[in-house]
Amino acid sequence: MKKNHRKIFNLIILSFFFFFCPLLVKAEGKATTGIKVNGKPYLGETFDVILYINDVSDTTNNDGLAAFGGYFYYDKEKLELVSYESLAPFSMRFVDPKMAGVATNYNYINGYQEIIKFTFRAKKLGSVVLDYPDDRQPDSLANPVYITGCQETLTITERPAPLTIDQTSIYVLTGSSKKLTASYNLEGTVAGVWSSENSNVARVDQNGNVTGVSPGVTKIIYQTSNGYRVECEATISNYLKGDVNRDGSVNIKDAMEIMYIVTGRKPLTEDVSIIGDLNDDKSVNIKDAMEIMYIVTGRK
Ligand SMILES: [Ca+2]
Ligand SMILES: [Ca+2]
Repeated sequence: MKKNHRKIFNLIILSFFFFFCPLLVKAEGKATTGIKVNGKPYLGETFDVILYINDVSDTTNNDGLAAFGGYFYYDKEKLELVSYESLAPFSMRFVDPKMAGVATNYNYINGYQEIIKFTFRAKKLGSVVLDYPDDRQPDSLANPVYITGCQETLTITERPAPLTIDQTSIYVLTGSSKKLTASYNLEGTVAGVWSSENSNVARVDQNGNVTGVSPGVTKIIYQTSNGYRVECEATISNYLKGDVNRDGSVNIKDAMEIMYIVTGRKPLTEDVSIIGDLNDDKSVNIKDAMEIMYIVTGRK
């Protein structure tokens, strides 16, 4: 598993080597690491990954962590390393495949500290693992603080359209409503307005609730103040209470449809919850099937 892991992932060795100070050998502490992602891994675009360290404690020299190194793995097939930058208070060298380090000054890490910022470009869709494993810690002589590894799985996706709508066509009964949701996917908040191309067929309120007015087809539009626009085709139709299968008449087939729903063999749709609720008790159940049977047998 581990060997395989190393074959799959490209190897980066980070080395933030502080001057090799004998004092540090005495220190025994612990620290945890983590990975923070700034931006989203959209295909073809860059985003930043920050490796940080936290909870540096119990160093016998009381100064904290003075060196940091190790291996950082990522999938070269999916990510391209565009650049990197040290955020640590000491110098950093990145050498692939060999480790090297240069000491500059006496700085220590205590508590939370961002160590390095990688800028990656996402090359392929799918998940990708970023790994700073436990089993590849810095040289214990140079770095006597025990550092736990960390791992993060990212999913590379296509950048969504600036504005999206959850449904591009809906079917609404006259007098009933369905909700549309438009999502603005760019940075910030932008105002938008819902409108109906033909409010004699369907109306829409500013929460995206579309109400069927009369049978017909129209477009429901959402437009943002910065010019993005999405639309949904709304088909409005009248309905016959009890005509669950929409064949224009109320008969035993509709009662059976209700029984399929009652027994879980068919889902209860929003439309059927209105059409099939013959006794208007806000639920579709066996009583409604019986109502249909009363109609079919001429008792109602
Ligand atoms: Ca029917
Ligand atoms: Ca009912």
